[in-house]
Order: sequence, then structure tokens, then C-alpha cells
Amino acid sequence: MPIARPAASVALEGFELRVLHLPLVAPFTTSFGTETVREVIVVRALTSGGDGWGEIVTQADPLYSSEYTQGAWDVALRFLVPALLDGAVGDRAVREPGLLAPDDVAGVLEPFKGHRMAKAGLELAVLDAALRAEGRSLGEYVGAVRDRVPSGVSVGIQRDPAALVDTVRGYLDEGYVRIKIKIKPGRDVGDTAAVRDAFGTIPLQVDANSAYTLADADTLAELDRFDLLLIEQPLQEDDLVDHATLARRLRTPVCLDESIVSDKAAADALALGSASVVNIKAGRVGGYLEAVRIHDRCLAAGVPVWCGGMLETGIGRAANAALAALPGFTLPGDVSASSRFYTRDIVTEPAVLEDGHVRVPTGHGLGVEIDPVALDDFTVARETLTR
Ligand code: SMG
Ligand code: MG
Repeated sequence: MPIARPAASVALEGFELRVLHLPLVAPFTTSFGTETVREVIVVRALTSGGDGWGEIVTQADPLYSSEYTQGAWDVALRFLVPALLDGAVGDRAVREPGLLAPDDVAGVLEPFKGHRMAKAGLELAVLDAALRAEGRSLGEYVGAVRDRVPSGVSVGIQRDPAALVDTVRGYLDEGYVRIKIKIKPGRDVGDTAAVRDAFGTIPLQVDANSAYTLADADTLAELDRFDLLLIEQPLQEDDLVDHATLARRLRTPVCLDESIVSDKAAADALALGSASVVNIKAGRVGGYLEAVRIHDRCLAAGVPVWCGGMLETGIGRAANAALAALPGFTLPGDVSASSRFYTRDIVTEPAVLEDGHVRVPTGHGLGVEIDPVALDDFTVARETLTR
């Protein structure tokens, strides 16, 4: 369902951007590398009606996607924030300076190519400010139909399959309802077999983060015997045709993550048969409004979707819970408790796991409050631009 009632404009006074370094509870290893500290940009929209918060989910290095934190920082401060504050792009006046509706953010930023994570974080801050001013929750705004969402967990590559089994056991004991394991060449069939052997028919899926090529199709077909929910992003971001070829070879449903950079990319992927399941991440697609459009498209097409994660702080985690409460999110997402990654979050009430679920916040806007001391403690850089 499209957004039923748009949010009103806010009177923008400026934006504060911060780079944060949050230590992870344990290293997180994927096919492309290991992270021990989450580097993230937190955005604060300063408006006459109060602040709004957003998060730019880039990582320090451009390994998951071409975006990375210093690049997002630069493009946001050099181009995106000035455009939002000015009401003009180049010599093209687009609106009254300073007044901005959340629905117009993407249009104002559209002339700047790419940089979707940066755009998404800015849009979320404006949206949060607008919804807080109106007294409406993000869940209500996007059309949430659930008050809590089933919680899956993404498990990084461990030292060996035995260590993986131990780690997965810990998450199952905590109550997570679905396990996703990261795979890469050489750490795929054996790791998956170990988890299946240890835990039987648990809901299980794998994520390759584009570590394979079509030449690996035989290996990937070996995963068919494990009755996985899906295999996520086996091939490169722009390999839509190869994903379609692979999907015809596999019994395991192919799900796309990195490839779905927009609603248009989702339309193309569905038309080509590149995926039968879609991972929706607001950061990757340029914002929560675009994410809702992808949800609506997939729902209409009968394609199941689930909410991906980018190791969000309490800001993005709250927004993801709201998004995942839309009716088309029929598979558990990577919407875990904050404690899966952090001992200390930057919100006063971090997301917790309750009976395998995470609650959809009901407070105004994102429905979470920032812990100013934690925010300051994790801040390593800070910049404010005002009108
Ligand atoms: O937030 O729970 C989370 C992380 C989920 O595995 C996760 N994200 O490809 O889906 C993915 C990865 C992207 C980040 S990897 C460092
Ligand atoms: Mg993924």
C-alpha cells in the first residue's frame, strides 16, 4: 500500500552529521572482510519544530557496496545537505528555501547520482522530525500491520564449522527464529551441513555477499539438499542476467540484496527472473519511502520480502522494525536485538528480543530517544551546516 498520508513539511535550520565508532561485541566476518568496530554516520535534522534522527549505513570500506563512510560524509556535506537547505540544485530552484517535506527529499537529491545510503540517512532524519512534530509514529506512517516482528540473526563466518555450531546454538537459545549464515567459497557446503546436522529443520538461509560466479553453479547446487529458505546474493551486484541463469539451476530460492538498489532494479530483477525473494534495506535503496515502494511491488507480484540489516544503531533498528511490520514482509528479517552487535547503543531503550520478536516502536517518529552521553562518547567527527 502506498503511504496513505504524506508527512507535512518541516522548517529546516540545518543538519548535524557525526561519525561514530561503536565497538562490536564480537568480530563480524563476511565473504568480504571482518569488522570489529561499526563506523556509521548519525544525522540530526535541526528544524524549528524539533530534531529528527537518521543513520547513514555505509561501512568504513567500500566492500559491501561502492559507498563508504568517508565518501558519504563528503558527498553529504559538499552536495546533499546544501541542496536540502537551499531548495535549489545548481540554478534550478525547486521550492521555498528551508521548507521541506519528507516526500520531497529524494526528488531534491535525485540529480546527484548514486550515494543512496547517504540520501537515505538524510531522508530518515527529515522524516523523523516531521513525524515527531505531527505526533505520528513511523510504523503508522508506513502502514505497519504488526506490533512486533519475528527476529532473525545473521551469523558471520566463524573459525571453523564447530565454532559456527556453537555460535548458532547461542542465538537459538536466545530465541532467534531464523538463522542466516554467511558463506564464501570453501566455507559453504561444510558450514551449512554442520548447522543442519546440529539443529535439524530450523529455518536456515545463507548469504554469499556476491562471492561467487556462474562457474560455481555446481557447488551452489550442492546447497539444494539442505532445504534452505533461500540463498542471498550469490553473484555480483550487476549480475542480474547471471542470477536468472543460476536461479534456473537451483532448487534453493535466489534472494537478492546488493543488486536491489532501487524500485527500478527490483522491477528488472523480477521481470528477468533473477530472484524469487527480495531483501529490502532502506539504506541500500535510498530511503524508507523507496523501500516501501519495493515492498508494494513485491507484494503485488506475490514475491516474499524480508528486512535486511546493516548493523544499525538504535536509530536505524527502530526504523527497520517499523518497515518489517508491513504485510509483505512474510519472512523473518535481520532485525535482531541491539545486543547482537552492541553492549551499549545510542538510544535509551535499545531493541530487545522478546519471545523471538522485536517490538515495533509506537512513539512519535522513530519512537526511540537518543542517549546524548552515549552519542558523544562514540563520536569521532562532527560537522554542522546551517542555513
Ligand atoms: O544488521 O543484522 C544486521 C547485519 C545483517 O548480514 C547482515 N548484513 O549482506 O545482508 C548483508 C549484511 C550487510 C552488512 S555486512 C558487514
Ligand atoms: Mg546480504
